[in-house]
Amino acid sequence: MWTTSILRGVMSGLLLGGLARAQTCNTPTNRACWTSNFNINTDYETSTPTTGVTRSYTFTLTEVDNWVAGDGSVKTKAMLVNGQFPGPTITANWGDEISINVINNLRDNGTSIHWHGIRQLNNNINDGANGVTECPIPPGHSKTYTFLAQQYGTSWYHSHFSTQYANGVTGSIVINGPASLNYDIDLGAYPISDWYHGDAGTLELQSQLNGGAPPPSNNILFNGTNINPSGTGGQYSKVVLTPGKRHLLRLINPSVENTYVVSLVGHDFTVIEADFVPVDAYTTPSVYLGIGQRLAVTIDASQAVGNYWLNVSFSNTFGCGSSDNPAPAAIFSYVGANNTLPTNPGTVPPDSLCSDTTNLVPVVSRTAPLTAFNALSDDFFVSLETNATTSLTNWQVNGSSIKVDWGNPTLLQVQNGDKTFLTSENLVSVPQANIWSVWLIQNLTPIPHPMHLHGHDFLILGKSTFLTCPFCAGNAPRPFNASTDIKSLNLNNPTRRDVTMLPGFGWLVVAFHTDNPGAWLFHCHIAWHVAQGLSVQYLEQEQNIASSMNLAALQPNCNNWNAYFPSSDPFKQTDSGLKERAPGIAWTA
Ligand SMILES: *[C@@H]1O[C@H](CO)[C@@H](O)[C@H](O)[C@H]1NC(C)=O
Ligand SMILES: *[C@@H]1O[C@H](CO)[C@@H](O)[C@H](O)[C@H]1NC(C)=O
Ligand SMILES: *[C@@H]1O[C@H](CO)[C@@H](O)[C@H](O)[C@H]1NC(C)=O
Ligand SMILES: *[C@@H]1O[C@H](CO)[C@@H](O)[C@H](O)[C@H]1NC(C)=O
Ligand SMILES: *[C@@H]1O[C@H](CO)[C@@H](O)[C@H](O)[C@H]1NC(C)=O
Ligand SMILES: *[C@@H]1O[C@H](CO)[C@@H](O)[C@H](O)[C@H]1NC(C)=O
Ligand SMILES: *[C@@H]1O[C@H](CO)[C@@H](O)[C@H](O)[C@H]1NC(C)=O
Ligand SMILES: [Cu+2]
Repeated sequence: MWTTSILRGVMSGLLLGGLARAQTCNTPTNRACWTSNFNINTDYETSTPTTGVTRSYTFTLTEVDNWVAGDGSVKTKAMLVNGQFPGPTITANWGDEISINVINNLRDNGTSIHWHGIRQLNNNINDGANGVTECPIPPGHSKTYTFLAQQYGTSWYHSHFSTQYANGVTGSIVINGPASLNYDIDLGAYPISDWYHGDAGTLELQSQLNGGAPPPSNNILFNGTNINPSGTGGQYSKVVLTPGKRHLLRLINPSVENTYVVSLVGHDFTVIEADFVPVDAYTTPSVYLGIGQRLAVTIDASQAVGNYWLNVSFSNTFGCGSSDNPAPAAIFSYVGANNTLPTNPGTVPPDSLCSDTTNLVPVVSRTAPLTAFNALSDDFFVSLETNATTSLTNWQVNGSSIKVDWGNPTLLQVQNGDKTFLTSENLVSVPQANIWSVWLIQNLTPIPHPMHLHGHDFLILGKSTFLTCPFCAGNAPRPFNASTDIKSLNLNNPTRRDVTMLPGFGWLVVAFHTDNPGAWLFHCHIAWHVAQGLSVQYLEQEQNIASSMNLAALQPNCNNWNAYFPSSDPFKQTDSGLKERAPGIAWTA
């Protein structure tokens, strides 16, 4: 009897799993299941479905003067993917191959597209970080990126060529997979981006000449649209909710400088994924989104039929971003509601202080031992310097602003056996395979930074508190105390994601597993800051890079780039190269 019922269970599981996935798995009442062999508890770093499906896209980049955005405002110079902002959403299923042919039809700029958060296992050459993993694609040329959807969830892509993405080269990525909570309707990607009327390179130079102070954004666009804060033009983004249903909304912050607290009047959010990492359902009235971060949330349409504001609020903390639009909003509208503006203003959530949530519990657990960690040497310091001669301000890591060489990226150096890495490459060697590499980042400035690692998720082992008043008198750097603070670190399945906030005048400890050979950037995701040097690159398992990918594939595009670039004055590289400064100003570290 007992044996028979187990057997029957196994048999029906096999039959249904094999014959009728759509009916038994990933239904509104069974989102944890994906296929008979893959579900929410599968560790996608070790096990991924093989679908045999390739999702192909063609992205054509163009440069448009005086482009009219979704809020009716005019941007002096836009750079767009397929003529639209946001660019097309890449959609795939867990386990698919993704192939994108990028055609650079910009006038003078090179480009490289980074697929944010994508693991790129043994595939560092498709990471799209120019000067690190490839030469930029010159104008008039193209390149095809291919990678496996090894993870699932929500992400975005953007140019990594100087500050180019601030001119519009971004879009969303959705990889369908299981979920830690049932839902009825997937509303899809919902990017909330800051928007600037000026050209990115010009704005960045202004900030550099202004002690690093960034310009406020001119507006915040929800999925590419909003009303204009000047009171003319544009329209609110409108998202439709079906009464009685649970909706999945994939929030993304693909901004240049702004960070947000997002809330929906009369509704809670339940977070089920952070940066491609499924987490135990966590219900909260509002969520914080640092730059580069994503949170998939569910929303129950359980209130009276009507229209509700989705609000973004800013922190009063200097350095978390500011905008000419003080109260950006979108409308969430129930089916059957009148075509009128929401009436309930709701309550503004508490000031985030620029602090992201670190109590999200990953479904698939990881533990990082501290065995390989020496807090006195596995660390670096972030600082801000203004050059007395040029008056230009730059960010430094251990006293050095990164500057990459577009024509001789790190991977090409590896292929050529060139071991003379310049100080300005900010290269940190991590040769040992399959250890937990633990890093302490100490912030000597009061400005918080969204720190992003390529090619891995990191475990957030700990951080200092966020200052309530970073610029108040008496504040000073709060160094990590290697004997006391180390005891406060959480090693047992802490929040794991690919962007987290570094507190002002404080510290952050993260750990990543060294299982992916390559050159991986670890940088601040404020576009101005990475352009001004705030990055290192981990050279992971250098000895295994050449054998784990085809480095020869770098050459054709590098030949194209090097044939184009030296001959094309005045378009000199004027910044870190990872994100641009206006021409004619020399780089200084
Ligand atoms: C990139 O394009 C912008 C806008 O056209 C231009 O100002 C800048 O000089 C270009 N930079 C490079 C390095 O090509
Ligand atoms: C975002 O805009 C795109 C293009 O208009 C649309 O297809 C998509 O449904 C929108 N997403 C949401 C969540 O409203
Ligand atoms: C729609 O508007 C009408 C007229 O103002 C009002 O009577 C009705 O209650 C409204 N319905 C909803 C669902 O808001
Ligand atoms: C939400 O946005 C609307 C429209 O801008 C505004 O009237 C309202 O005060 C905002 N509410 C919150 C909580 O920010
Ligand atoms: C950065 O400088 C600190 C202090 O001198 C040192 O302990 C640390 O090892 C340096 N970091 C790197 C990655 O070299
Ligand atoms: C400041 O910039 C000048 C001109 O580029 C450069 O020669 C000098 O080394 C810089 N000073 C410092 C302290 O980096
Ligand atoms: C670390 O904290 C301990 C205990 O509070 C204190 O005795 C020690 O001086 C601190 N070390 C440093 C370097 O500040
Ligand atoms: Cu920063």
